[in-house]
Amino acid sequence: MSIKFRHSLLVGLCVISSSAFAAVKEYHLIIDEGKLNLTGKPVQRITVNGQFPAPTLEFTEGDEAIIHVQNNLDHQDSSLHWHGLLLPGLMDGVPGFNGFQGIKPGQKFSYRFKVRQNGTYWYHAHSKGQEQDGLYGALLIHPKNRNTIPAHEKTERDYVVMLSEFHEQSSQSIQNNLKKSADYYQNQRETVGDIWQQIKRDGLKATWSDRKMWNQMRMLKTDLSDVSGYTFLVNGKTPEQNWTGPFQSNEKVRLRFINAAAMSFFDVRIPNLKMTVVSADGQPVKPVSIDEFRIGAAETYDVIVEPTAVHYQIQAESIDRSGFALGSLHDQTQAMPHHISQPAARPRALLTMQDMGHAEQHEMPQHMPAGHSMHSEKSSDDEPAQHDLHAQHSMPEQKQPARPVEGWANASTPVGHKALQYRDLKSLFPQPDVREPESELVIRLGGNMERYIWTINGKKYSEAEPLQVKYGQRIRLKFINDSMMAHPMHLHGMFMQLENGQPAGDLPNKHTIVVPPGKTVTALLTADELGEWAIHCHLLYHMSAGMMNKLIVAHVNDNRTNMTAKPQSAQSQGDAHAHH
Ligand SMILES: [Cu+2]
Repeated sequence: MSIKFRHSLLVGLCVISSSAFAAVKEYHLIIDEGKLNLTGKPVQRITVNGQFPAPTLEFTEGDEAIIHVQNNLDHQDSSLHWHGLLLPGLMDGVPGFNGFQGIKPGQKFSYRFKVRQNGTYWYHAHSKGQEQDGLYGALLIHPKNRNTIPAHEKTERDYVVMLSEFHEQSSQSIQNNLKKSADYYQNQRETVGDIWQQIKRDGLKATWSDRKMWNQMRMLKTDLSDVSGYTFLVNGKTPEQNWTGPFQSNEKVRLRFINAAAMSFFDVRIPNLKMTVVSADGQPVKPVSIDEFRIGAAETYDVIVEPTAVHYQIQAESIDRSGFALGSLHDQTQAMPHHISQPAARPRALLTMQDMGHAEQHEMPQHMPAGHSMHSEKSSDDEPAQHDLHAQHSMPEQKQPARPVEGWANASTPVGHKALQYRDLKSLFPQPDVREPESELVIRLGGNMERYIWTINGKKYSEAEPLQVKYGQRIRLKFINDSMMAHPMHLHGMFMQLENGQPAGDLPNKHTIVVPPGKTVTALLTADELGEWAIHCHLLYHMSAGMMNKLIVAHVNDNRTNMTAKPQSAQSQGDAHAHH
């Protein structure tokens, strides 16, 4: 990789500490263009302080964060959004929200906010396709008092493992291509052989009705992703560049996985190494020991590992099986292996009637396997544990590795291995608000593939009325996915409590919730942050094609709405709602 850059200013950093005042932590970020060569073909991409990806920002809970952002792009407005952070609306960095107008070329904007949480987060552009073009980085917040770190989370090493993608085409050309044809990048169409296999297995009649239905829906059965041609990256490095985290034997290592990809979900594993999940979306959870997990765009998971062998490979396989983001953990006292092994791809999944939301209907074809759902639905108690299902289905795959498997959630997890499920997540600390919701907000996810439009409640963002919630209200967000793609739904400014079958006090906080194809997922929300908050699919081209809305949290008196999340009083607002 070679990055040439016009500016080589390093991250400016200034820390003033005193017992009476919070520490001020200040960063200077310059957004610019630079040459990037990851695949042998140099391209112009976005850099921050000359770096791709953008530098990791670190804060301590309680800090006053001041981040000066200079936009040196030639003709484009820019912006930075601090993903998962609780902060005043204006500082959230979404153009068109809370009076924020983006950062014009040649201009500067200074973000200021009190850091009210800790954990693994990230930041990225919220302007056009700039996130895909390189404008993203990790954002870590350390606990105020390191003595409060639970014993099981104490580690000798601490690494960010940021997954992302590189495309030789710019975000603008990708978007244009999708507009021309939603299946522009579909190079994993089923083959005649796949259909023949299905006929042999299910009989001609079942195959015919299955396919007829799919044709009527005008969707491709292998729609696991709508953009292909990506090279997947770990911390900005290609598989060949092999990002490596050194360790010494008997050390505990924290890995902060961040899915900063614009369009990709990954199945993540480190063969021969158990992972203990300790945090989801930056928020601590009760430890869960697993072999692998699926991570949606914009989600984060912190895991702790205890490597004892010399070398391990971190494998993050895209769910369309088009490739891997690869990295390594390596005992620093031993020589590195000379070549990087390329893992075999797992079978790709074919969507089923279940993924289309037809599971409840009794005319479901006989051959459809029951109960495929990696991520939680409303009631999870009535179905067997997912990894058992995986186990059943992965048996024949070992003989015929090329044969596709059925069901979006089917990760082909090997027999006896445990894949993380949403229902496994329990908040480490009791939820402060366990009220029943007063009302329900339905968020229907849909799309029109002929025009590549993605919608919420039937409307694209430019046509939608904002959603309104009364300040202080407890509501249920009901995400109903009427489409055949999974959508990682992200709410700005507040954490949602994912209803995953756990008791109210144990529900995990999430800023991004994966809603699988054809499924309904619900979350509770205490609307305790005034302002205009973006709620959108975090697949970049779904968001830009309309799958976004504004959720307004306002005081409501006598039918009059008062949503004064005054940008000027940003600080006092932040303080006023810090405790709940
Ligand atoms: Cu989406």
